[in-house]
Parts: sequence; structure tokens; C-alpha cells
Amino acid sequence: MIQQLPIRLLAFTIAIVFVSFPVSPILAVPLTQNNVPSTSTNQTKLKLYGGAKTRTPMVQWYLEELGIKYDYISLDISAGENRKPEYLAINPMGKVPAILDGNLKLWESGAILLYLAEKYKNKPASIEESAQVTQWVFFANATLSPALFTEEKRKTEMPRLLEALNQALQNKSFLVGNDLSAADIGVASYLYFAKILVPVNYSQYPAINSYLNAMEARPAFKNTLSKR
Ligand SMILES: N[C@@H](CCC(=O)N[C@@H](CS)C(=O)NCC(=O)O)C(=O)O
Repeated sequence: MIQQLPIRLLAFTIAIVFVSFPVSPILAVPLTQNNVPSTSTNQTKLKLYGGAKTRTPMVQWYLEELGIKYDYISLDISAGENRKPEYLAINPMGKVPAILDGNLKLWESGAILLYLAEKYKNKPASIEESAQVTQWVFFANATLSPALFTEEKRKTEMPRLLEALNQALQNKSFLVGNDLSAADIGVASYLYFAKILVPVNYSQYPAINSYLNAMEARPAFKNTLSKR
């Protein structure tokens, strides 16, 4: 009995450790408020700097999908608030969006999306799928956006890209895996901006059309991009 005590004590200690720190593999998790690390409630809220009629709502969309509380600081771009020293201290390039998260000042919408994906663990489990998310975010910013918003490229480049994107979206709800990711935020945001601003019509690309309709129906999209 007495000899068994240390073994019982050891078993008890192991049980306590497992209950306190459940083994949780870092996998892609659904987008819920629970993704927010518990420490974030103790920290100051993330600040998002943006402006009217800018691409800032794409970052807002993702923040809302992730359930992250944030303060939105709207700069008057037409009055040049984005060129004032206070803001240049956040983004020396004088562009929006930018975020301040703790001590981190981060700008470039794609970099912000990928940071949020990393921090809030909204990433596919495999390194390969994770790389595909990065690929689509880069594609959205560097390739798709210029093709949609440059008059010349709309003729020479856009049809080819939209055809390939339409193929990539065949029978798929999301660009990578089975959940919404930063890839969808990047690509769908630019598709939507072009639809309402240019306007670009996607009727000859049925997979893009239904993908974008599904994105537009999401509550977080309605709260952000739709209100732009
Ligand atoms: N590649 C940057 C582009 C940022 C950008 O051009 N932002 C525009 C608004 S959408 C801006 O800040 N314009 C104001 C200016 O240039 O003064 C990103 O994706 O964040």
C-alpha cells in the first residue's frame, strides 16, 4: 500500500497535467470566437487604420470572420490624414490599411491577412495547403487586382485569369481546403471591388459567380464589404 503511493501520486500528477493542458494539435479550425487566444482579452485591442473607399474592408471582413474585437480608426484620405507624421509612424508608406497589434505595426493588406491567419490559427494543417493560401493572397494583390483595375489589362489579361480562376473553383466552395481562408478573403474581395466599382461582370464565369454570391451571403461580409 505504502510502496504504491508514489506511483499513485505520479498517475494523479499526470492526470492533472493532461486536464490542465489538453493536447490540441494545431490544425485548421473553424472560424469562431474561440480561435482568439485567451491572452488577447488581456491585451489592448488590435487597431485597424483605414479610410472610406479603400480596400480596408477586406481586412475588416477577415477580422469579423475570426471574431476578433478591434478598434477602427478611419483616416480622412482626401484631407491627407494618411500623410501626417502620426500615421507615417504606423505606415511610413502612407497607405491604408495598416494595423497596430501590441507593438507590431503592420501594413500591406496581404501581409495583414496572412498574419491574422497565423496568429488566430486559421491555417490549413499541411504546409502545402498553407503555401497555397499564401499563393492566392499574393495572386489577389499582385496579379488579379492589376488585371481587374487597369483598363489595358482588363482586355489583355483579365479574361485569361478569370477563365483559370473559374476552372480552379469548379465544384469548390473555397479556394483551399474545405474552409474559408485568407485566400478567399483576398481573392473574393478584389472580385467584389471590381464588380461594384468597374463594374466587371462575371456572368460568363459561373463558378466565380456562385463563389462570389456565397461569399457575399456571409454575415461578416455583409457587415463589412457590403457596407463599404
Ligand atoms: N498594396 C497595398 C496598397 C495600399 C493602397 O494603395 N491603399 C490605398 C487605398 S486602397 C491608399 O492608401 N491610398 C491613399 C494614398 O495613396 O494616399 C495594400 O494592399 O495594402
